[in-house]
Amino acid sequence: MKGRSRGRVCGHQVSAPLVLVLCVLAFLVGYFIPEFQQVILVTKHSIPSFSSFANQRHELLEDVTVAEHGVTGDDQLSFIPFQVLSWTPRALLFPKFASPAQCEAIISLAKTKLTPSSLALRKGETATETQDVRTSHGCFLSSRQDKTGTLAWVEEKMAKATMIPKSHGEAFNVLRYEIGQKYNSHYDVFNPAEYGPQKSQRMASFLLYLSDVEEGGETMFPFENYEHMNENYDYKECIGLKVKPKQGDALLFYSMFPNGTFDKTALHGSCPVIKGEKWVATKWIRDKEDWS
Ligand SMILES: O=C(O)CCC(=O)C(=O)O
Repeated sequence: MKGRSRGRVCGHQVSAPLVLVLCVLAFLVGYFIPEFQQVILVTKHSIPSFSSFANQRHELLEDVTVAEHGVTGDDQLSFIPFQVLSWTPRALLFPKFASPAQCEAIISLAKTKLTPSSLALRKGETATETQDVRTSHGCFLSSRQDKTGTLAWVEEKMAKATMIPKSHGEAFNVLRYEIGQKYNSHYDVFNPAEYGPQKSQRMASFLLYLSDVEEGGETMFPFENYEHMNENYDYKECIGLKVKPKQGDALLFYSMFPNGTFDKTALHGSCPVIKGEKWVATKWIRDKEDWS
């Protein structure tokens, strides 16, 4: 054809501008292929998206190949960032463990089921005597009750993060604290001297914060680093290590040492909410599978 140069692509005659466009496209695709490969790898292993860790994840994946796994393992590469908040007690924070949408789904499931939170009583204690210790509302939810699958997803990820099988976990205790509501400092383990013989113990506690709190509502560890451990400590006092609730963050702490004895620094509680509302889902992890 006069005045127009033409070439051949895959046996078809094509004009010069089209060849140019195809070349530019080919260059762009070639240039971005490493990026595409990363995206494919990430989605293939269904790693939840942690936007703030995107660059780090990108670097980490560069040289990673999936290793051979055993019959009970899998080929998923999980990225669960964590920060050690304390060694006494052993406490970890998992930022952005769950998404805002997942947190909201758990709140809406719990909202209609709330009743005043109760306490396990020591020998000789009455509910009236202890009514000011824990003033939140809450409910117990098992993953079977959640048709959205969110609680099952949290349990699955939690089991991976702790390497403690799901069968050791109690049902989720979803709590709502309104202004002024709190939980005085307490232990999650049940000292048999105070509570009578126990079949198993709450060896660790996992808290998923379902909401931000404008002010107050921190989870506190007054004896962190063996501080304030004296008879003058008032169990209402909100001191020591304070963890600020942030929607989607998860806190894990151990109430027992690896040798099975109680860690006295694991005393903890919830500071009163000063502004806003606090929602949290607690899962107590037992030291025995058959815990009930
Ligand atoms: O709400 C919190 O931050 C602490 C909850 C707690 O201590 C518990 O459920 O045992």
